[in-house]
Amino acid sequence: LVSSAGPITAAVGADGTVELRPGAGLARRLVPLWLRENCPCPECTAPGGQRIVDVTAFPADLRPADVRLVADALEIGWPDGHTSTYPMPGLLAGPEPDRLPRPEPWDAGTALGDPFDALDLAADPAHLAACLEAVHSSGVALVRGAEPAPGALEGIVGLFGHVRETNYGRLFDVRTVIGAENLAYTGLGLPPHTDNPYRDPTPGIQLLHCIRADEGGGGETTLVDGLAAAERLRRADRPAYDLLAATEIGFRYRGSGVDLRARFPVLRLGADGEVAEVRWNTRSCEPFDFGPRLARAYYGAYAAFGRLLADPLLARRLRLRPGDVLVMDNLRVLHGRTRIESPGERHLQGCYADRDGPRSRLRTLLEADDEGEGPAP
Ligand code: OGA
Ligand code: NM2
Ligand code: ZN
Ligand code: ZN
Repeated sequence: LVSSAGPITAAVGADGTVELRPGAGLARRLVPLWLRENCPCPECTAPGGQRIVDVTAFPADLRPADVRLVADALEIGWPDGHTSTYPMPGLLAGPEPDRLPRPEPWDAGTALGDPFDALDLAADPAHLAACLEAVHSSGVALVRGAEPAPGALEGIVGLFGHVRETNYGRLFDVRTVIGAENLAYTGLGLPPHTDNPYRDPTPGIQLLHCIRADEGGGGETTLVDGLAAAERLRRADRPAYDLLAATEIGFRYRGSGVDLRARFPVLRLGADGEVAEVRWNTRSCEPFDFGPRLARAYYGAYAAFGRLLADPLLARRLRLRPGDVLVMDNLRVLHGRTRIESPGERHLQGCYADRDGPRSRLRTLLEADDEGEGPAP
């Protein structure tokens, strides 16, 4: 024991590790390099929190020269004369957890939240936060009351992110055209899919804005939670799930002036072992390049997942009306449409964005709410 202040004590081990013990609760052990790297003084950390020191410049066997607990801080003197002061009890608290809600898988039977209102999203930070919470926890939010006019989508996506411009444009028009270069621009029905899996990075967010949808024109929307489907596959057929997670397949799209190719597994797991990204697009994958043994197993796993995605028990169906905007996590929720019938006009505008935008916006909204003030302009 080298030092104590109030109920907190600090002890230094032979390798310089500092062990902090609160009066009650868990001890925290901090190695010297961690302490040196995270010195909060103005020489080491800029006011915004960005780090100025580079830990790789310190010797691996760095040890504090002197450790003491003062009234409300841990103080460390380093061999080079630098002093670090860490406010307590913050140092005991450990890493700041991310405040985003947990993803909640859903299926056809899950109650839908109310749609969000486009005008309220712009005017009321709490409404925007609720919408972004829905995008994060369920991977989809329906917004009503946008102007049913080309370009209005810019005002919605701008509330939480930046348009990812692609070869399809900043905004793209989904309507039936003669000589379509993409099946999306024909009247064909589209089974639930991920957009642009042939792009690296694949857009994490997609918005679809209904500008016109005449009665009887078909084109009903189907949404399927890829996370819920993956979870079912994991429980029903673990080897199939593992194979889809372990095997990269190629995705490709060739159109005017582009030849886009990317390789990803259908299920991409994060370091925590949970599904982080789902890519499903049977129209845009390349011929599988496996030998016969893997091919047989892979087709089995692929079809098992495909059957789950086609199960009506997992699908949510809705009819987009003019002024509706769907905000979707493109790497989680698959979207599709029934075939488009003529006569009758149907016109959607869409755009892509990235997952980081809505997540960042939601964190700032939650923080501003904590501080009891509106978000920064
Ligand atoms: C697409 C698409 C849905 C629709 O264009 O990729 O999924 O409702 N469109 O037309
Ligand atoms: N569009 C609508 O990813 C895809 O190829 C689906 C995308 C053409 C931008 C269609
Ligand atoms: Zn410092
Ligand atoms: Zn699509």
